[in-house]
Amino acid sequence: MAETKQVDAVVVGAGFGGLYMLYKLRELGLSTACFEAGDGVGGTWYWNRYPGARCDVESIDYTYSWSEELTQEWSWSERYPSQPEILEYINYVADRFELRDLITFNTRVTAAHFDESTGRWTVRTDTGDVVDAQFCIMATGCLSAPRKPDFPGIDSFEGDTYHTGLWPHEGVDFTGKRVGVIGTGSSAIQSIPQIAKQADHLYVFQRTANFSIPAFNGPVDEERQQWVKQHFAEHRELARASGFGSSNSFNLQPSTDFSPEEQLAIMEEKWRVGGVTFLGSFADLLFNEEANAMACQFVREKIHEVVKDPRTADLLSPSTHPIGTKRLCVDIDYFETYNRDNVTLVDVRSAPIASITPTGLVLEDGSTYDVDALVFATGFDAMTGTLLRIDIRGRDGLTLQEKWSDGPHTYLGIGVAGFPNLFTITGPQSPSVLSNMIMSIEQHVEWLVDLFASMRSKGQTVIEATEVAEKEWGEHVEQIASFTLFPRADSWYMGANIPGKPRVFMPYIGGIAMYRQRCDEVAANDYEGFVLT
Ligand code: NA7
Repeated sequence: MAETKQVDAVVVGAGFGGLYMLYKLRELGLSTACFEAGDGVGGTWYWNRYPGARCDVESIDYTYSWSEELTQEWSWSERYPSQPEILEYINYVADRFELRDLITFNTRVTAAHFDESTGRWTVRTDTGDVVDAQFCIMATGCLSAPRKPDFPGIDSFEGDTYHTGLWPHEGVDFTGKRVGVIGTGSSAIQSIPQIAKQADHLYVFQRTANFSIPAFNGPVDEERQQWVKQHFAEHRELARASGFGSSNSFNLQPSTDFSPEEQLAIMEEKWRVGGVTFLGSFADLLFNEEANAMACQFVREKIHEVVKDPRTADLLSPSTHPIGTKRLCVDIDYFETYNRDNVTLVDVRSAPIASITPTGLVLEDGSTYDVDALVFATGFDAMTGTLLRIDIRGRDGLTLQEKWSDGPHTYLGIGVAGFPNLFTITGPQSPSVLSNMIMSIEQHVEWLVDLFASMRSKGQTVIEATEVAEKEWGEHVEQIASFTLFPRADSWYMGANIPGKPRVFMPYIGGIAMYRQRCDEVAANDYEGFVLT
């Protein structure tokens, strides 16, 4: 029998969420245990080491804000931070604040069961640890359950296979190889230009053409970086007041306020800024079909300007969903890559992949593609996948799988009725993936730490969301989403990328400012919607 360790809080995951949580819990004087599946910190940025991996939020925004020293000590080199640099940053943070010793690496949490008689959680790991904790905090990330479609014959392939979200640490050399990339989401769009530079030939198997905006990446604007260091609080406040947590300016006027010429000029201007700022061309871009269609057409024309072969340009032009309703991609030379002689775009919407063979792929129309290596850029069981892979049981032995069988139910995306003292950092139904993740992580962590301090001061030990509050929050999340075009897309936001997953819009789209205000009100009203005992 493993010895049971008693702690105040168990933290699952040592990415950006887990690390900050550990820092704050230690500051509050709570004892902790933290388990991390990888052999290092970084979470998403630890696993996603594929070539070209980069954040689509600018580096000056994608950064912790809780330490003045850290803000002054760390400088970013590029406008959009690369995965290696983000990993370096998070490792720097782990060492600088002596957090590493608080983490048990190479250890995956397999189960968390709530004991009603004690009001505490028993957490188990795949290496046999057993921890008894008052609070169980899931800092497990939103895109951390990589997924490969179950193509017939998938295990028969005799070449090398990779998933972008589980990339080998030593890197991969594709020189002289015929490579197939399946998927054209963000991971594919970032890695394809890099793989194409190495491979002998690259086949891209595209089911859905995706919208992507050039990053116009480059060295960080040093003057701006210095300004941000000197005015960090002001910079952060600006970002907090924005919808998604970045300091880029979004147009607050709807498209209908402008003439066609002005509309074009605005889109051109936002396009030149680069990245997701394009979605800020008009305030109604994600709500109004016509505004969205105009932006779609603008981007399709840009694709045709870049891609020389008209048939390839047509195939690369998205037509299945409104722009922005699937995660908008931000690229470096993605469309340009299709002008290379060693790159072939294969349409697997009209002829889907039928099976994988020892030598490559067969499509339903009988065409075959022989490759030496296959890259699955096929995404994740997003937002709920990682949580549901853990055997989580709350009151009366209710499993989270049962509770969420028709989609996630939470209060504020942080608590779950029937699962007292369990918290999900950037959980489903919080802004999470529709925001600058680091900002949302900080908001959740700080809110939780205030809650724990309040509970301690009042002698309370157990907190649980009420069914009523949870139901109202779920309705609110759904209602706001229904005002937008988001539910129209077969996106991972909707669970549509996983066969059989309930079709529910999972993130909260009301914006981080409104969300923060709601969380603050809940706290100010004695944690209204929760029962504390
Ligand atoms: P995504 O965005 O989920 O992309 C997965 C891609 O894989 C997408 O193009 C899918 O096409 C494609 N896919 C999935 N299953 C199949 C099958 N069976 N056949 C052909 N193609 C398939 O994952 P990413 O890793 O790129 O990005 C995830 C997030 O990380 C991203 O949004 C950023 O927030 C960061 P589909 O569109 O479903 O037709």
